[in-house]
Amino acid sequence: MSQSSRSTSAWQAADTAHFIHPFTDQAELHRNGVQIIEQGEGVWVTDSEGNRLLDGMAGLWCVNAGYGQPSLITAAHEQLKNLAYYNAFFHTAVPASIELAELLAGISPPGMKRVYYANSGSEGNDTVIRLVRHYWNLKGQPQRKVLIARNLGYHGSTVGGASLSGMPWMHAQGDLPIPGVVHIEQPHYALLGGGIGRNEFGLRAAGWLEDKILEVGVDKVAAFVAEPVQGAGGVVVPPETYWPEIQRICRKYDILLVSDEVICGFGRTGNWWGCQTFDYQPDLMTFAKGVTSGYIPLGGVMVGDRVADTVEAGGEFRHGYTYSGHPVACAVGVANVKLLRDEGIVARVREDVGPYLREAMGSLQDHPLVGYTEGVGLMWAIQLVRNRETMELFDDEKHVSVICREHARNNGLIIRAIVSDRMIVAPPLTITRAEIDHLIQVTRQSLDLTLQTVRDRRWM
Ligand code: PXG
Repeated sequence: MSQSSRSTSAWQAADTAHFIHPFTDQAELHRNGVQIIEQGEGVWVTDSEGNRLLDGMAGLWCVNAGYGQPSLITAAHEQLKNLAYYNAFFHTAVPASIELAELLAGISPPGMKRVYYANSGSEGNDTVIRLVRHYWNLKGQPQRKVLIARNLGYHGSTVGGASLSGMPWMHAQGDLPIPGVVHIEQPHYALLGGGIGRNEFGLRAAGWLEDKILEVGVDKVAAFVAEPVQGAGGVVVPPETYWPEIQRICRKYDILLVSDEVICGFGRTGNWWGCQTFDYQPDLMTFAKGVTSGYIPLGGVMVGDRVADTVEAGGEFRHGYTYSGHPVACAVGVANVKLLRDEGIVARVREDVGPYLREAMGSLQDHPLVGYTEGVGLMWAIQLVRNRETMELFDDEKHVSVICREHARNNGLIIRAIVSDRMIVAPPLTITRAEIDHLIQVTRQSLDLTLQTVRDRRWM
């Protein structure tokens, strides 16, 4: 049922007149008209035309608990009534921000018991840059300033976040990265494996970090920043051997290891954190998105003892946001973590719906357009290819994955199209097996329709 107080076309006209959208070609948007999403329940959203869509992207990788969870809504409502805002700057705090800090410590790896709050993943990663550099200053090694990140990593859109991100098309718009941020190649086996075994490739890809450390100078490197599994870069799952080797290299050269858990955190890979799934111990973890299931903005950094002890002993850390530890955001965070924990939602991803989706994704591998599928937990990529024997891709400007995405949307399913024709699926963690069946059925139908289009146009 549409709830709109205006018609779709009236919303579209106002949107065109006044709203500059994030990461959007405005001219293209205005030609097509914006789609108005009005309502959400479970894994489903409804648009202003009354179309019901299965949200296979959990909003933007964030609505882990699904839409309409009463406990999260009540928590926000109660906190707003009781105390809508108070700051944490002048030796004050609110109960919700303390309770969430305690809960986050409880679900984090050993030695990570303190949190620094921000409002988003980007702000979390800007905080990481400042924390890391401040840490090395306090350690008497102020020359250690360089952060190493990865090509096609995504770490946000602020000056710091976009600098850490390895997306050249972002760097081009604003003279980024800032000085002291460099990148290495991603552990993308299908693209860079070059015929060697997967595990051997994992070691080789980790070795690129060591090469870069030696190139920059061991005494100049401050930290390595990476997502457990690259999300926006296309759900690139590293070989098993990759992360333990990265850990070994960071320890060897005494470099801080930062795990950007903005997508992987809060159950997406089947554990609370991606670093638990891939078995490494970071010094810092950036989080956002799933901490509140996207109901309200919140992000931050889990700070391991090594950094926290030094920074706490170092006097005032001159950094903070008006909304660091915002009461309403933290109250929703508390309700969300309790829900994910008490309803066993994280364990369900690991033991039930994660393996079920893996199996279902495997069933798509016979499709003529599908090169392979790759993923973990409830984050998956379907690689579209022109030739399954050679894994040859379509020309980028043909936008074959966008065609597939549009077919899916027209048939009631939201999935993403990402660089190099990868279709992305990352639904709410509350999705049922029956809903996964539906998701896969519509995905296959969309692949069939895309195949027809591709053949009609003689692209294959
Ligand atoms: N780190 C990671 C790993 C992310 O995925 C951020 C940091 C930044 O978070 P904020 O809250 O500042 O957006 C993200 C965000 C996409 C897409 O195209 C992904 C994100 C944001 C926007 C688009 O998949 N991830």
